[in-house]
Amino acid sequence: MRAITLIGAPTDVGASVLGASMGPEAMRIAGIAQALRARDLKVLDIGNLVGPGNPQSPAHGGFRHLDEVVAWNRTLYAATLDTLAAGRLPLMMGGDHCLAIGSISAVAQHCRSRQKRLKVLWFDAHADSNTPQTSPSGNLHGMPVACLLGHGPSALTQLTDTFPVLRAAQIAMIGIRSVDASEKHFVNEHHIDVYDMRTIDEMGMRAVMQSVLSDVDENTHLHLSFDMDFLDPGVAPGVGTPVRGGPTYRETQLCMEMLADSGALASVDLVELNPALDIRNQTAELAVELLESLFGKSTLMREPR
Ligand code: B3U
Ligand code: MN
Ligand code: MN
Repeated sequence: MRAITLIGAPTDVGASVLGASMGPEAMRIAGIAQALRARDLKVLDIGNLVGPGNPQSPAHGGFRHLDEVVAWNRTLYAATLDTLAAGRLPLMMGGDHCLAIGSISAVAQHCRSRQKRLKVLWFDAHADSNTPQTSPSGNLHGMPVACLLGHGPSALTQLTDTFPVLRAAQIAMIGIRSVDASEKHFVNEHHIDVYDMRTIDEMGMRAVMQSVLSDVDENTHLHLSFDMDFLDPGVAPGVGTPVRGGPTYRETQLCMEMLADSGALASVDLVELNPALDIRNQTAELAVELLESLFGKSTLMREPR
């Protein structure tokens, strides 16, 4: 039986909009642990990590709350690495998306020591590729991809020994539809594999996912970094920075089912759920339903086509 550890990361220090810090509790209320146990997973919820509160201060040197974001990510790095070392799958319950810097730095370190090939799938409305020089907001939840590729403050780009943590070829972005001009430049310059909404519309989600997963083999560790604002806000209103025109409930379920079929999923971030903006916890409940599919729930018992 596969073992999974739920790690609560109640942080919103990387965002302007407050409330993502309540995300882990909302997922618990939506029954995350019970739902995963029903999938025949051994589930351990280790509770919430502890870190600094949100000082709500303005940007300094291009960042807001850098010290707080560093403190959270150091803690996340350690918790993720410990979980992987114990042979368990870490599921980070966010929290804003800045936490992916710590979690993915740990996953990369783990993969290096096991000689696994790491591939990161970034499901998001945003490219999260700003640097302190380009960020319009100074919010670090808009910078994790740049940090992981080595562009950012050293306290965040060097949480682990290897620099940069990721090469651009190791990341694919899906669902992107809100990109700042400077981010567009960054993404193109690094040749990041981006499946934006136009591509999804033109190719269809099934072909997109086939393409995303085409280089996955037995030696691949797939890390899913899933920002709830990937989904259309009509079905997922409980997020801090909603963007119209996102994937539907069905398209997103298909993504999860195809990820489950790949058999390579080995770590997950589920981020940017904002219960303060949600309607009767429906976005948290949707997150739990998506996780059920991600861990193998299917309508009919049949082999993948
Ligand atoms: N690109 C903008 C907006 C943003 C990025 N990620 C989120 N919002 N959630 C920024 O502030 O970097
Ligand atoms: Mn994001
Ligand atoms: Mn986003």
